[in-house]
Amino acid sequence: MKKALITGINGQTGSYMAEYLLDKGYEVWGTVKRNSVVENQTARLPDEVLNKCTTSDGQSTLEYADLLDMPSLIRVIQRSQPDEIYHFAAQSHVRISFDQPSYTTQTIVLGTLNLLEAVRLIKPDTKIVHAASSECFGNSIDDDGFQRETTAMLPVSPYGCSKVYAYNICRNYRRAYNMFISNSISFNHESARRGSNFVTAKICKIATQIKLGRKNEIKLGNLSAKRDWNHAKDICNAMYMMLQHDRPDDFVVASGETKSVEELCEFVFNKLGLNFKDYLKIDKRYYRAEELHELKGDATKIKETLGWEPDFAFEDIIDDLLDHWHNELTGNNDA
Ligand code: G4F
Repeated sequence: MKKALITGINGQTGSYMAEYLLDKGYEVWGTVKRNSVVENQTARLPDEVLNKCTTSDGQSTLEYADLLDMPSLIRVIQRSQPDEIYHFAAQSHVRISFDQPSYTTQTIVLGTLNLLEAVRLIKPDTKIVHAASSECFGNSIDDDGFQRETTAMLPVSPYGCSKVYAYNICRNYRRAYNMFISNSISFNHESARRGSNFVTAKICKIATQIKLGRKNEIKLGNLSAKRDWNHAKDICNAMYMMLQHDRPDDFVVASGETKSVEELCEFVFNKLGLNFKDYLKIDKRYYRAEELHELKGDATKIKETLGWEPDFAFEDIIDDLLDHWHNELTGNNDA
């Protein structure tokens, strides 16, 4: 039985990764960050997943650990002896990275370095895939309008700057110590489990509340920003494929389509039979100190090298989010 360790197993993508790997027969380990509300620590992990997070002799495979707490990382790697590590844990909100630049930098920069160093010292044959980000590119864009593996990285946020370091230290450890470390340069990825302070989930949640008569306005920031939206489950599949490849590498994972926040908003409200302009208020609070204007990824490399193809189109992603928020807000959790 293969063993996988997921840093940030209770995050949006980490939780889907756990399900994906359990379905493949893996023993799945995860790092859990301590929260004063204990239920919140595993809130994204359904009971059937939680019940399967055990060793063959029934010991829990969820471990308290923090990327900035080296002893905890050492302990979890020693206990789990992972064949593969899926590294998601981070402060992942771009606008909040301007409010908490030092914390964001520590978790992503030092956190990733700590993880790599612990693996190098304890179990250097572990294969690692790091959730790098399209935010690394900033406003750098190739002449044909796409970002790809060769596009210059010119980040425009503390989060993006930190992810560029993490991306590069992964490449450095790969070459310097001959370790199997790949970077998934993931473009935006969304789902029913997306936190509602990210724009897709925020719009789907509030549009549903408006439809149900519980709210009468939505406050948003930069409507003209364009993003390449994907489903988190398609990112999991891509990251799994990267670790089954015969060598480590870096891959853009993207749909190749871009839509503005305004187009997203219009699409969601139209689906609910509403006109977003009747409810919209622009609030400068949601702007970033420096904006990233447009992301559109070219996933040719991963498609041609690993045969990856997304299962979810933009419309499917929005359906997943709207179904979730409708059920959540109406208490229809059996649906
Ligand atoms: O949903 P967002 O907060 O995602 P953002 O900043 O693109 O970052 C996400 O994708 C990255 C990959 O490209 C990840 F690395 C990162 O961890 C995260 O998952 O914002 C999307 C766009 C932005 O341009 C933002 O300015 O929506 C715009 N926006 C407009 N109004 C808003 C709002 N974003 C948020 N969160 N809230 C608003 O009210």
